[in-house]
Amino acid sequence: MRALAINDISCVGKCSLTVALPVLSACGITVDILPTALLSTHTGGFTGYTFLNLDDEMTKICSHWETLGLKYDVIYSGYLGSRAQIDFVKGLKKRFLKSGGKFVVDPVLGDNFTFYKGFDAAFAREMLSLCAIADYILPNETESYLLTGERDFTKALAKLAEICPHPVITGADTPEGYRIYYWENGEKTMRLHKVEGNFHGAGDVFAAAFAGCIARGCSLKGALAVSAEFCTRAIERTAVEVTDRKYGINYEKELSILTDAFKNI
Ligand code: PXL
Repeated sequence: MRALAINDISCVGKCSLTVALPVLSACGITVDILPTALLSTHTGGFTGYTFLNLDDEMTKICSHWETLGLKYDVIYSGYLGSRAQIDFVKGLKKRFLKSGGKFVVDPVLGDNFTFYKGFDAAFAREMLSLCAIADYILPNETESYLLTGERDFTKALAKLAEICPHPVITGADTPEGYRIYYWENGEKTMRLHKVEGNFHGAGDVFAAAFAGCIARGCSLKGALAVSAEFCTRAIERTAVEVTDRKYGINYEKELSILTDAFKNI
């Protein structure tokens, strides 16, 4: 089982590839990486960070990989640094996804109903066109709004379902607590326990675990159950252990949830 994770390297502030590598590995999958940018820290909450866009390097890396005949069971994409990069990633499905393989897109755009630094409406439109070729998309509540213009989760989910077979809205803040909204066979369901507060990087931990579960052959419901449990435990641990939330969530001691889930298959 082999997955390709396309995401940035934020050297500090656990998210993106520094999270995808251990989480997908804990699912028992070989994970190759395609870095989209190199940053000293992520952009959410730090100031003065460095940013190196890797557009040119991505092109060269992928040309080399073609000579190796690499093909993936799952391609999972996250933070992309430019509109040109989104366009490039669209082409990777054809070049590197096995026939019958799954394409999981986390359309990283923003949080707290605002864009992350450097992103705008044109970027969101380009991201929507990437979502349209995915098997699964994992927008958070802000991203579902930025992609559809709908704040109502049910309406946003319905719009997303018109372009992608399995949209999943994560971290939806509802009067009953944080929920995941998804749609399977016309049925809209919610899960995830309430945990107070906004945790940076939780979406990336969830997305990596979800992509790992899909790679291991889980159904949508099965993948959501395992990844929601893993993410919830990590968030609960972080709520107790960490004061500065921009450094990410403490998922490391919960990785056994993933190794245990897949130890006999
Ligand atoms: O966690 C999403 C994310 C990924 N990569 C970078 C980010 C963010 C959110 O702030 O800045 C570089």
